[in-house]
Amino acid sequence: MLTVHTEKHRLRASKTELYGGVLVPPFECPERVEIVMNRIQEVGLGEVIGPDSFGLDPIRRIHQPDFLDFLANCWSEWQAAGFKGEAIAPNWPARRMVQRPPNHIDGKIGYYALATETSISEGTWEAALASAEVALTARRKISEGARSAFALCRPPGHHATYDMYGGYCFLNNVAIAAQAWLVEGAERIAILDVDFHHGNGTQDIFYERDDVLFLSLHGEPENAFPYFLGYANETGSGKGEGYNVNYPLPENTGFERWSECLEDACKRISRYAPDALIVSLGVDTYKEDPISFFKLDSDDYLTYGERIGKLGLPTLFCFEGGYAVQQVGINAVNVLEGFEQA
Ligand code: SS9
Ligand code: ZN
Repeated sequence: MLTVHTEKHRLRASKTELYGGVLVPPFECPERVEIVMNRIQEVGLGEVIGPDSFGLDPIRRIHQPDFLDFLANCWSEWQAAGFKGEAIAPNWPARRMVQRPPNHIDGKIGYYALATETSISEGTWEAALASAEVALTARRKISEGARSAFALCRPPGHHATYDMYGGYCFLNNVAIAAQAWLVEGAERIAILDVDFHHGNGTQDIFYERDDVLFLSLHGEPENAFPYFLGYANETGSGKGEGYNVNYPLPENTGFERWSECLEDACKRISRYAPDALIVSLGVDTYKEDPISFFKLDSDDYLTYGERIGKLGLPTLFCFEGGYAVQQVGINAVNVLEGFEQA
């Protein structure tokens, strides 16, 4: 399988994450991609290429222009305000307040944040753009005839919505790739999100549409980030009714229960008969993930990769989460190898 990768992911190297009231080194760190790359070389997965440039047009088809301006300028505005640390949102337009971005960056950052753990630092915007271009490049390779491709995206994307960042995500890579497919003439795209966390951003972006079927297996919102979306009764609205499918699962969910949900998701994908499948490939479902609570083992990734391969669809894998850093390479590449064995 072809991999798309760029060293530009290293530009996303924030030093702080707000975790349990303490500023800690971020779980979402550059080493994650290095370890996946090492595993790709070790197993000889296939060719590795760099991303092409696409400009902002494909990104503007998903994200609001003022949000993109905010991301591009946040770090310089934060510094100009004289703040010493990385950019963290301290306040929000909460319930019954005015939903309008203020001028001062200290307020503006809260308007565009959906969570406060994620610090914005120098290079964040450049890395986020490169990550979206990695996804767009891998998608184009499939359009040109490849059966599948792996976009080694970093930073991840599935929590970012059209006007908000958070959960380590800034631009929604899978949404940008799905829209590019539709613009090119595809009629239906399915997005399967197997990251431990609910893909709230992707759900929100396509909630009222029937040309993108979104399915997500994740930790139940009662107990897991992003907490405020991802319930089973969120099934889409208007034209999109029936095209959003959530599988919230409790603490200690193991592969048996998880794979029953995957099976249901796969059947729904087959019935939808999409032109292509995009997989939000997070491996934070692993039993030793430090911020998650499912109990998948490394071999399970091979098994479910094979199930996804049996769908027989052109498939774009986009890397999302996975924070048991030493195991992210084995687990992510196991999915890709399982897929190829199908
Ligand atoms: C852990 C809070 C984690 C953010 C998680 C983002 C995962 C992205 N107590 N908050 S895949
Ligand atoms: Zn995650």
